Amino acid sequence: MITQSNAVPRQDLATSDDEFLEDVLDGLSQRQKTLPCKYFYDERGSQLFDDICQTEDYYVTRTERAIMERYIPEMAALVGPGASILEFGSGVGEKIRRLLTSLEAPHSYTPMDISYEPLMASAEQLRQEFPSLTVDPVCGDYLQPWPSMPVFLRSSQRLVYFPGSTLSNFTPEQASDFLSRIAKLLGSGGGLLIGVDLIKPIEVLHDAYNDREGVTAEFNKNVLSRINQALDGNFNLESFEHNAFFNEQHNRIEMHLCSQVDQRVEIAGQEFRFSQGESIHTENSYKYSTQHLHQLFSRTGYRVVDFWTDPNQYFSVHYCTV
Ligand code: AVI
Repeated sequence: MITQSNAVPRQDLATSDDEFLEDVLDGLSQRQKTLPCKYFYDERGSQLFDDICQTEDYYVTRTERAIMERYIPEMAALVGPGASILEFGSGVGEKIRRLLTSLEAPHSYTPMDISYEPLMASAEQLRQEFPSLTVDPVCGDYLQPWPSMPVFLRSSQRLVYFPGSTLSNFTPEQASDFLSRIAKLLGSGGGLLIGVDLIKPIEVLHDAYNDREGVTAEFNKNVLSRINQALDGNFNLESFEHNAFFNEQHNRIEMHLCSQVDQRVEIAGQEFRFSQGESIHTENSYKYSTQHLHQLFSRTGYRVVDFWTDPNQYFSVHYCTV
C-alpha cells in the first residue's frame, strides 16, 4: 500500500522562488559566473532532459539500460530476496520497474524526488502494478537533510538504487559526502546499486553534450528562460550560446552559456554585465575511471562486490555493500 505519511504539500518542499533568486544572484555575482544545475529541471527542462536521453549522441541512458538488461539477473541474485529499496531522484519511476520485476519478492520501495505530483502519480501506478509491494514515497531534495523514511528504515535488507550517473553532477566533495551519508543510512550489510559514467574518448563525450539536434543547447538555455519567467529577468536567449567541452584536468564535461556580445541583463532589478565571450558555468559532469570509483567507494565505507560495463566500457553499474 502507499503510505501518504510523507506526502506533505509540494510547496513545502520544492525550491522556493526566494531560494532560486538568492542562488541566481549569488552565482552571477561570482568572478566566473555560475548557476546551479539543479535549476535546469523545471517542467520544460525535465522534458528536454528526457529528449536528450533519446538522442543518438547521448550514449549514457541507452548504455546503462543495455547493461541493466544484460546483467540484471546477476545483480538481483546478489541483492537477494525481500529487499527494501530506496531510490534517490526517482522521477517518474521508469528505471525501477525493471529492477522490481527482477528482484525476488521485493518488500518495499521508497522513491525520493523533489517533484511532488510525478512522485505521487508514479507511486500510485507502481502500487497497481506490484500489489504486494509497500510503496512509501518521500518528497524532498536528496542533497538536503533527508525526510523520514520509516518503511525503508524498518527493513534489515536495505538497498539504495542510484542510477543515471547523477553522481556525475556532484562536485568530488559532494560525491564523497553523499556516498558516506548513504553508507551510514544503509548500515552494515546494506547494498548500493549505482550507475556511473566512465572516462572515454573525448570525441564521444563532446558529441554527447553537443548533440546534432541541438537539444542539449536548448536544455542549457532553458535555465535563462526560467530566470526570465520566475525572477523577472530579461536575458535575451539569442545572445547566449551553448558551449560544452571536456576539461581534462578535472575529468569533467563543463557546460557554459557564452555571451555573444557585451551586454547588461537585469534580474529582479539587479543588473549584471557580460562582456563578449564571457560565460556562465551551468553544469559539470564528472567522468570516472573504475579505479577512481573503487577508491571513492572504499573511502566512503563500501566494499565493491561486483560491477558491470558495456563492451566499449563507456558506463558502469556497481553493486557495493557496507
Ligand atoms: C543528469 N546527468 C547525469 C546528465 C549528465 O550527463 O551529466 C545531465 C546532462 N547534462 C547535459 N546532458 C545531460
